[in-house]
Amino acid sequence: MNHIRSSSLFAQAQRHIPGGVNSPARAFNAVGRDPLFIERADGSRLYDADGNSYLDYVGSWGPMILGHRHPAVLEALNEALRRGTSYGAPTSSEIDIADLICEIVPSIESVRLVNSGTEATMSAIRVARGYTGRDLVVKFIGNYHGHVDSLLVKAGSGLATLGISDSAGVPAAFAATTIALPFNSLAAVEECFEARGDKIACVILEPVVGNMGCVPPGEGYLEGLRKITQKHGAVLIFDEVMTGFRVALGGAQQRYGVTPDMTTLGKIIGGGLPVGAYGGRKDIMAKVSPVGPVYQAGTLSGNPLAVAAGLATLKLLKGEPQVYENIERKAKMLAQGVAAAAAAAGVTMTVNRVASMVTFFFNPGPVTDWDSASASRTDVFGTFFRAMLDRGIYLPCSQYEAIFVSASLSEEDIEATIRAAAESLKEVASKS
Ligand code: HOZ
Repeated sequence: MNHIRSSSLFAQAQRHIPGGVNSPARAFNAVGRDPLFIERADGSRLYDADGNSYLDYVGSWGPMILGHRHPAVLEALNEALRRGTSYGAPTSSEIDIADLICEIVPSIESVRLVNSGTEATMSAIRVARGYTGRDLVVKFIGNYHGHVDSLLVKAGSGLATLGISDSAGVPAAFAATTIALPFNSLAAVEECFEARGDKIACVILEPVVGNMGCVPPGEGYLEGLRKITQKHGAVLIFDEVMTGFRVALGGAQQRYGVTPDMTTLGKIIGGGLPVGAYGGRKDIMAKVSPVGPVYQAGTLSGNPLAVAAGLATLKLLKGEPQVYENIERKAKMLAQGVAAAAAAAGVTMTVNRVASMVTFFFNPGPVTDWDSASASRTDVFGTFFRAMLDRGIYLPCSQYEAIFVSASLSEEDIEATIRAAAESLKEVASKS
């Protein structure tokens, strides 16, 4: 498999684009290869500029739950395109998607559309601060909430991949408003609230972390956070940009039965186009401008094309709930198959899976927080990633990202992936 054209495009891209990419997580920095330049995608497959095809386990980092170019999404997009691309004025489709979101996620009584997950979390913490009149934000080490200044403290995803604990360019005064605690430790949260509870505006977390690889919440953890925040009058924000409409139709809050005050959404909600959203309790959302004093705005918010793709995706997911059973079954098959292949090859591996999110860690585990996630052998991960890529399997290019299984992957695709993993893990064993 050659990547001559991708490498040449990467060299060209570096002339005018920082690092040749428009988002660091896709740069392949941690896996010793040049990033692939993708020409097109269809169903479960990506096609690169050299004409190679890959089974896609990234799914645009989550949005493509139905696979690429789903006919219902394309039809909705074509229909919207015929009417125009942006009006900067309200449309009836925005009412339809808001109604549907509130129906699917009952904790969201009022919702505002934005253009990305980053905008959603940035706005949500502003609203939480406006609502409580407090400044401090509690987040968790290894959780990533987009590139919001005050949330780029001990964050996962690209920062973890590049080994940047705190981003340059964030004023110390902003970072000082963030308290970063270990994930899955209720004791740490209790202690923090005992000391500074009356100053904490909100607790924001990925209820199932995807950005240090997939890390599930421990038994009772989400319930514990709910109790502590309630006791101290802080807003509990579930960042469901990854998990929303993914780990269940109603997201992690439905899967675990814990109700947050606010929720942030992204990825699947746009059906592959740029959409984010934040919402929650009506009394909290009543603080948002133009009704309330917390300002937040956007020229392209509620863009008709993006809303059309998102609405088509959500309608399909709601109308066909068997999609969730289907992708979970395939993800389970993948997780079990690869774990067995690792054992057969004598490679130490811990497999974390929640619904259709999966991560292979190269350490004995259990992987429950940043300390245990970052104990994975990232050099071994790199060897595995490259061996899989050479066999036509496109995995996330970092240990600190999750695999997303889409509905377009067939059982034959999963079986082929397990066979590729068995060969790749033998290669890993022979090199380590
Ligand atoms: N934030 C995304 C993964 N956690 C990656 C975005 C990208 O580089 O495309």
